[in-house]
Amino acid sequence: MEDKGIPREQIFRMIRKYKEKDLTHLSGRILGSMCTFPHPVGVEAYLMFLESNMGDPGLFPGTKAIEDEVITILGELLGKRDVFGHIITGGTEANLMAMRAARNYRRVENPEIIVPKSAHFSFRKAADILCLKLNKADLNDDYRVKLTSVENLISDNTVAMVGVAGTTEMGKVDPIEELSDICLENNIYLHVDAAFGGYTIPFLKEAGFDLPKFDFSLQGVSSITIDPHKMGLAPIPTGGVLFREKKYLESMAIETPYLTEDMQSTMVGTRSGAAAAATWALLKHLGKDGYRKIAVECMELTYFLADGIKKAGFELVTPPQLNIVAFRSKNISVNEIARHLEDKGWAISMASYPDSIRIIVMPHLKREHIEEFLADLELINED
Ligand code: 0PR
Repeated sequence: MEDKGIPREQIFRMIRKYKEKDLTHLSGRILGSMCTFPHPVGVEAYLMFLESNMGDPGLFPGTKAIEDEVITILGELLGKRDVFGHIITGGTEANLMAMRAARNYRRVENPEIIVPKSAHFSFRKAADILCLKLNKADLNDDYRVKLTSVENLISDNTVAMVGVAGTTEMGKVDPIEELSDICLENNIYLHVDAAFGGYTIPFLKEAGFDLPKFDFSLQGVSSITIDPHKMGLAPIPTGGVLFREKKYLESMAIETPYLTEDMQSTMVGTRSGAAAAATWALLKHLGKDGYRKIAVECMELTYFLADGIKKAGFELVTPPQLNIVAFRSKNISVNEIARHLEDKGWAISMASYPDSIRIIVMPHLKREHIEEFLADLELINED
């Protein structure tokens, strides 16, 4: 650290050098991220609430009202108006909170959870932190969880089951309705990880897409993760967790002796109110029409990409259900395809089950980016 402070202009000259090394979403080169360029209205609201701390909400009753309203709106979007929850840092924290609620509520000696093999690695973190045994259920050929496998894993120690609405690698929606029935029958807590799909499935259904039920309209669903910083276009870090009943939040409430609230259920203490403000502003500004348009455009581009991938001589792992496409080749290894694409400046990511290249068609991707990508992909097969 320097003794003397550096003038403002010089600071920004210096820091810009680092910024220039970063990729940008708007370049259209980032194909493997679930984040996107934040919407300007969300950014403006975020900046307005930079000082507000939801860890001590009595100091910021206005922001607290915003958070409450956001939870109600998201609940309504997901089939139940009167839900309880918080705006937090992202899907990892949301999944961790849900598993903690389920574990604390059930209080068994050796708690276990059942997650699909496709579940995000945040459940491994949750299992580690919360000392839960992690049981992984197999998938069907369509990469959705296999119900018989789930049922075989149920034991007296099962405190929670997880279904994913928009899997990280393949963008698939698990059969949540069937999981809900299984959970009701066995009195098991069901958490739905809709970190990715939460902001698209409801709008796509309205637009006529054939997608299954996945939300609180199913009686067995106890909690849902929905991330505004993914398809919600909010600035990072903004996640959401919703609970059907208050008792789940209460099951992990800790007394806070000197704060303006008596009890706290979130993992973190000091917590951004700006994230809630940005989410609120975007829900109001874009409305259902705006989010539906974004979701439908991403799906149209997804189909265009999937079609182009096939025309370029590659094979899709599975037909896309949401805006994620995974593909591979009969003749070229996935690593080799990845190397070619990276050489051409594409930031792609790889799926692990099965090995494939996965592209997430986020709102920052436009038709010209996909056309350019497909042109480069065609060249790989010609080489
Ligand atoms: N649940 C699901 C279904 C997810 O896909 C993710 C993240 C999470 C939970 C965890 O969310 P947070 O990362 O907000 O805690 N899925 C992406 C992934 O891990 C996130 C991502 C984002 C990856 C940007 C790459 C990237 O550049 O693959």
